[in-house]
Amino acid sequence: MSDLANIKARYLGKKSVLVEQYARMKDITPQDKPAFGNSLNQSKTALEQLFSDKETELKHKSWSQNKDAVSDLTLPGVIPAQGSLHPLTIVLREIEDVFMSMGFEVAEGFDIEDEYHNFDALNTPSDHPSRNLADTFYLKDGNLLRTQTSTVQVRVMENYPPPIKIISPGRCYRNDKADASHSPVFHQVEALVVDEEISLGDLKDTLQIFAERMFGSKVKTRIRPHFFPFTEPSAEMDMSCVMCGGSGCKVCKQSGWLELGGAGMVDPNVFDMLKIDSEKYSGFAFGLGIDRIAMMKFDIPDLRILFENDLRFLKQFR
Ligand code: 2NL
Repeated sequence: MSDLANIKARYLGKKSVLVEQYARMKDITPQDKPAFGNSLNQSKTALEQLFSDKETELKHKSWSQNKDAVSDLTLPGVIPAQGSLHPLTIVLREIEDVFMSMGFEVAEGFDIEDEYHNFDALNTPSDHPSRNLADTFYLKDGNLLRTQTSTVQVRVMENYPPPIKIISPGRCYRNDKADASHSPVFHQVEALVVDEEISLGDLKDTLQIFAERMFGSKVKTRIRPHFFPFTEPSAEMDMSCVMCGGSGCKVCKQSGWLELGGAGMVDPNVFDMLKIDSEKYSGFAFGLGIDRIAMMKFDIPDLRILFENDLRFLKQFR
């Protein structure tokens, strides 16, 4: 350390080359003065930086080589690399908070399922195209990777009597080629409410409150007729475009609306299969894409970015 102090004195001290050069200022012609002064100042700053870096380095070195010594508490600390939450985790927690605020409980199940819980119990005919090898990943033992989290809701209905009010978030799998809006692995949250006198109005209210708490009080929602084997009637759910507020823009392809997912009233055949009295009980269900919601919330242009774990992307979400 004293060696370093001596060297520093030679370059930056009272009798240093640098001070000598500063003394020459008075002999420099007025037009050369600014350039000369600037280059001296730059040299001085650079030298000071070099010495201060070296001082820090040597202090750290002497401390780490001498573990018994009391650490120098005046040293600048080493800042540890900080982790961050994945945007899907952030959005999922928000979704769970919104549904819990409406009295829903969160139910989880298995990624590997059987055909009964993924298709049969959901009134999906044995020749339905979604059962095809081209659409669903089957394992050698005949099980499959769930294509939707309805499987969890089927298991809840098997094991608990109504009233039921749950959401089931989780990973789903479909044999799709990855592109900007498709991925063989994706995330879904389904909602299920079963009780006496549950109506389509309850579905619409739940959808509207969810959208408002998630995207702000100005958002509008609507449902359009559709078809699913497990709901009757079935619908697709839209919300007014978060970018333009409904007036039409590139994001909503001038329509003013963005698709949120599918929904409907639980088909009585599903209740019958699960031994729930379909005369006494009714229910609604819907499914939302978590990845799509994250893309809308964080303005992410390509779904694949969510699965690549590129730190340059993940670091943004502090
Ligand atoms: C979509 C469509 C949907 C359901 C999921 C459901 C679950 C049970 C019974 C009846 Cl146990 N229905 N879930 C209903 C309609 C649509 O998801 O587009 N998801 C992203």
